[in-house]
Amino acid sequence: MKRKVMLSFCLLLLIGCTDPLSEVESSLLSSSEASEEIVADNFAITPVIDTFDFDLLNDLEYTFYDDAGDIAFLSGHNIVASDYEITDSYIRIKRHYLVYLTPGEYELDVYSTTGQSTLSFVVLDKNNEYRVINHSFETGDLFGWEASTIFKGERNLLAFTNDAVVAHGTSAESGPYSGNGDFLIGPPEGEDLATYEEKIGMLKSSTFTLGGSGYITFNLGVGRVADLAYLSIYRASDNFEIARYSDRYYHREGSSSKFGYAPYYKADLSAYLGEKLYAILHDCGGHSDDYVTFDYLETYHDPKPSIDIGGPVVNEVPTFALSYAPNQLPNGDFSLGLEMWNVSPNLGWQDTSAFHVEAGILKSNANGDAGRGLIRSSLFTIDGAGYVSLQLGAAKGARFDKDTYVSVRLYGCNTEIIRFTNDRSDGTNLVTYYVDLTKYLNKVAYFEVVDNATGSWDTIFVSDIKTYYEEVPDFTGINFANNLMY
Ligand SMILES: [Ca+2]
Ligand SMILES: [Ca+2]
Ligand SMILES: [Ca+2]
Repeated sequence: MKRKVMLSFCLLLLIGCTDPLSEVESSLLSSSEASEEIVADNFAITPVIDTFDFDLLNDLEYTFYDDAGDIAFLSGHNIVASDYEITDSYIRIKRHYLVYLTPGEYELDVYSTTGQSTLSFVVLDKNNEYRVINHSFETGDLFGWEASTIFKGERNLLAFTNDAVVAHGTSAESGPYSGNGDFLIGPPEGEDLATYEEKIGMLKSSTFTLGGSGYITFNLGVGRVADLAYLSIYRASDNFEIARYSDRYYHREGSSSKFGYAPYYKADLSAYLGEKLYAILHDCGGHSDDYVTFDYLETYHDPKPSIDIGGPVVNEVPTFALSYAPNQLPNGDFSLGLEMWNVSPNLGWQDTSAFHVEAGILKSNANGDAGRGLIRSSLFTIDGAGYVSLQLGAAKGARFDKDTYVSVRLYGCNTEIIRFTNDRSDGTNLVTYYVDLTKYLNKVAYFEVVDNATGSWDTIFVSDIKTYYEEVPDFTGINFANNLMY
């Protein structure tokens, strides 16, 4: 009987959802394969845990007796060897396989040296497909999330590791880093806070379908500079960044978020109901309070949530006044001052007056080396030979390659495709850098110039940006811009 059920399930998958069930079953029963003799279970499999809960993210476990002989493998529902573990006393089916199953009842075939048996289990319906895996980090690690480095592939500079999943209230110098449940993202216990603040990285969630009310909620704390610490939501079909949120609560007078508290925010994404989305948490800053506390990304609410502790969110996705993207960046030589350029108005940069133009050179030192800020160009299309060039000066402070840099990002997804810095500085002259963007021909992009440091020489000069070369320009390795993003 169990074989029959399995067969009809497989056939259903093959035929697709347009055929009515009754037709499938009757055709199945009359088929020669279905009339084949049904093999009875040769040995017993006893469930210990046979219910999978998307909130608990538990493994399943089964025991068996001597009559099972040596169990060789499981089969069915696309299970592969790495999805389960067989010892001489138990079978364990791992959560990384179970999280992707649609809620319902399942059976797997079990093959051993003494014959065949089946095991069954249930995947509970917790709106699994509408939610991200391990949304509250209650496994105590980054299970279901994907961390990546930003800076020169240096894993020891990666902010998001299993060590950064911390218990509430234990890791803060002046916490608690409250979130929801027992664990959240925050500075690892025992690690010097300044060391952790210097780390950067990205943390990507699993993909979910936006359902229910179309509202999402999350706890997000610290993240002093909005442009360097934020949660982004992307549309999976084209990786378009649809929303970007920072912890605005941090900037309130006497805010507890300065000590790690992660306020609860809600955001209305109902315009994207039914679409597949994913989230990425970003930490791009390396100084005081340039880190995040983060927890409880709940993407399914029905009805819409009423709680909103951190105050209203603001969508801080970069916007551009003109969608026009010529192949030569307008005002790339700064002959029109800051025309066509946009200083970020987002919170955490002290003010927006750090950038000015002096003799055709963009400089971040209108307020001296202490000034910090981010300025964004208008759009350009990567065209011709696929090279761009510019001149860089200053930008040689103590941690210049993390603090004062130029990025090129793609419009829409806002992916940083290259980050480079003035690593060839001779201390006096502007240095020309040629940037290879040939992999991104015909894409629309923009520049970001960042100054996130306040010490001596922590200021960046940029001039003479050319974004169109008909032929590959003539230059030597000395002037080739090295990408810090890999
Ligand atoms: Ca949690
Ligand atoms: Ca950081
Ligand atoms: Ca500065």
